[in-house]
Amino acid sequence: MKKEWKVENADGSYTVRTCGWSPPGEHPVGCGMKLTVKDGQLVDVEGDPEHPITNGRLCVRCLTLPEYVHHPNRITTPMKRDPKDRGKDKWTPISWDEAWDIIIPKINQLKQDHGAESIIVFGGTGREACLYYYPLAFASIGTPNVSQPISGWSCYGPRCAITDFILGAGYPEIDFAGNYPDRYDNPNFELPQYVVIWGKNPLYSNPDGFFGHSIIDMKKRGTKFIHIDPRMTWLGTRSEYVCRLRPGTDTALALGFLNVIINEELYDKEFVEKWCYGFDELKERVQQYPPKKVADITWVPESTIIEVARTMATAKPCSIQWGLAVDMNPNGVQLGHSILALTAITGNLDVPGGLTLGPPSSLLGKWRMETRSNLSDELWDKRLGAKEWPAVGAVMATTHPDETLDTLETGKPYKLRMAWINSTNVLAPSSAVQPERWYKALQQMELIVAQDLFHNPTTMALADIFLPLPTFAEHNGVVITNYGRNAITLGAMNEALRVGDTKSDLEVCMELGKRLHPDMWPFETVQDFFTNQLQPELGIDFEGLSELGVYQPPYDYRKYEKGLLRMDGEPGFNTVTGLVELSSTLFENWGDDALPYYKEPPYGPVSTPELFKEYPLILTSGARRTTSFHSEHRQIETLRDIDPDPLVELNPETAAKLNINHGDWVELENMFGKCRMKAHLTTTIHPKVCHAQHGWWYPEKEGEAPSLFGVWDANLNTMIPHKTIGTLGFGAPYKQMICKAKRVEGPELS
Ligand SMILES: Nc1nc2c(c(=O)[nH]1)N[C@H]1C(S)=C(S)[C@@H](COP(=O)(O)OP(=O)(O)OC[C@H]3O[C@@H](n4cnc5c(=O)[nH]c(N)nc54)[C@H](O)[C@@H]3O)O[C@H]1N2
Ligand SMILES: Nc1nc2c(c(=O)[nH]1)N[C@H]1C(S)=C(S)[C@@H](COP(=O)(O)OP(=O)(O)OC[C@H]3O[C@@H](n4cnc5c(=O)[nH]c(N)nc54)[C@H](O)[C@@H]3O)O[C@H]1N2
Ligand SMILES: [Mo]
Repeated sequence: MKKEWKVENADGSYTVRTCGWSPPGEHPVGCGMKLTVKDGQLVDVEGDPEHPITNGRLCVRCLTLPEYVHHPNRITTPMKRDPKDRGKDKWTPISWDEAWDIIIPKINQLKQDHGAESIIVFGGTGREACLYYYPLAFASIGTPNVSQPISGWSCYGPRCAITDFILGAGYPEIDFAGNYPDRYDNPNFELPQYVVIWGKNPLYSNPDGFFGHSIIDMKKRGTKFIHIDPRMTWLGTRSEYVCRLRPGTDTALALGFLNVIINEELYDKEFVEKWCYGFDELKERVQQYPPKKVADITWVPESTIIEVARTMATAKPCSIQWGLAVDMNPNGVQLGHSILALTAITGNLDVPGGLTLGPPSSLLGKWRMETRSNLSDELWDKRLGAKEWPAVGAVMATTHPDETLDTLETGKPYKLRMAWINSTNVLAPSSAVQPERWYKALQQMELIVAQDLFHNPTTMALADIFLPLPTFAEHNGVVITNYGRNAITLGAMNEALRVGDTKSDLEVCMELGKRLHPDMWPFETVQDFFTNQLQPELGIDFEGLSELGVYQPPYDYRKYEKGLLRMDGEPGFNTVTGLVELSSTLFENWGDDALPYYKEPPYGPVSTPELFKEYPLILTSGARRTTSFHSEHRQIETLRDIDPDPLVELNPETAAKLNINHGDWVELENMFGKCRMKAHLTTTIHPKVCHAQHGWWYPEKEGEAPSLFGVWDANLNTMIPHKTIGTLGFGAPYKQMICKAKRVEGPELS
């Protein structure tokens, strides 16, 4: 049905219907909203009740968008600074042409003198930029080096990689009827009897294309929940079963569930027989994980382990929603493997109400892959860390993050000379661990370009050229859930207004690309670019998508029966054996066990008992809040009023022993670093565990170095080690460190 996407109002204002992505940050749900503009000002944001997924519901970050768009600190014109003034607030406004006149000759000179690989593009998470920083590197600049500087590639990448290895499919998302215009009433959909929420907090994080409140929709219709999390959350209190486990011990728990399901013969024998490889080996392996032993490791009672396992196997359908706790764990590949095995052997893979599987390739993602054709094989082979970490190299089109820091520090195997920071705040406690090392290493770059909307610790410390971005209210785009790896919806992002002289990520790619590699950029406008991709698959152009608002691609269940998962069109899975690999045919070649196994977290009561005496609290971190997207939004007043300070959650019993009161400033410290946060006392956290927030800096503090907006004061990631990662190169201990806590006077470290 055609709908007007822009309507004029009687008072001279107009209203634009759009789907949000970024900036400001959001994972690609594409929340539907109506933006009203009057006299060049965004004056109102309302949820769009006609959006098939969000139905008018919005979070506080969208509702405060006018404050963000018109914030006095926003930078709306390109700026330059002499590299010798890095860290000082000495910026000069320039035009875009002047910016290109500095950037382009430098790129050409570096390519000629040192090869394109001497240039590196850094990109962050989840935002629209994720679609475009790969082409920025490959097809606009011409370098093979793109890096998300997160130790162990610990976000989403591991889950996608494991799925690729074990199932040969795109991202597995729980079925929440997102593909159907009539949603839960569609006759093809079946309401899950149970959903397991494993190391994820979707009501706050709405990650990757899953609208968290679908959980509430399904609960209202009767779905029950199993919650696996060291913290008791709102959702936990409304779940049938809760496994409040020791952080980082998840793989033992998963193997314990498998032990019960296999030994009690509760699995789907027909599915295992027909579609799984390595069941006997897995059966033998899980004998090492009887529930009693698993209870000792994980702190989850033996009886709960048995009951939950039986429920997972007998509830039909039952799906598992896995989250960041899988990625942020050096034992996470084995955890992901076990979770997929649980889903497979209980017959819940790609069935209505189970775990949906993305087809092997899809829209926008396909184009993104094609941009790699701009690079010769010889250049592609120079991608940093791809040889040292072949599993990462095989599935991620990036450098290995930890290897990248080593290269920056040592100049081996070659020296990096120019950095382009696209959507990451490296120094804030976001992507990087050991941020002081990144800070020092990046100083050596001859040129640093950064694209952002506000100054942040990283741009103030390091950038020489600042390229300003428009918010999602200010540019055209397409929101694609799961970045195309399992596209549940495609939403139109329609430009409602433009503040200042900004360019979107795609516009920057196109402008730079047309100057450096014009053959890769044959599109006249952003609309042309999207039409070029939408037309062949959807039969509509960009304007058509704007009129439609949201496109919901049709969904096929049981694709493995129909030959829809493999390139050769044969039934089965797109793996070496054509089956779900309960025992992996790949892992041994990369130096890892073919079967899942439990490994203790690198620091803790078992691995490092001596250190644990000194640092007796288990530290997990980074559970999302709705008021920020990582380090973003800290200067938005309404949001900061809700969450004014960085918090560490401590159990009152533990706090009492440490003489810490609710609201006291606390110093957290371990063998790698320290930071300060405010104590939030709550019984929802286990007495032996504390949870600290990430992404904190203080826009109101001094911006110039050494303060850099107070970035070192609450910098949790100084406490997380570099390169303490899994055997295949995935997973770092962001959510399972150790520390001690003491009461202090204020937030400043020095
Ligand atoms: N201790 C701990 N640390 C963590 C985590 C944790 O749980 N615990 N979580 C980690 C995870 S999962 C991730 S993904 C990382 C995230 O880390 P980062 O990706 O580095 O996230 P941000 O710090 O928000 O930095 C993103 C920057 O991009 C800018 N930006 C916003 N939208 C856009 C856009 O559309 N285009 C461009 N070019 N720029 C944009 C923002 O203004 C901001 O300055 O943090 C990780 N850090
Ligand atoms: N508002 C907002 N939304 C966001 C983001 C944001 O910064 N702000 N970031 C986005 C990004 S990049 C990502 S990757 C997603 C992540 O989204 P999620 O996957 O939901 O990740 P988190 O919120 O970090 O943590 C989820 C839960 O894991 C629990 N947990 C901690 N340690 C462990 C453990 O060892 N085992 C288990 N089982 N659970 C554990 C935490 O207590 C928390 O409740 O969110 C995205 N959405
Ligand atoms: Mo992330």
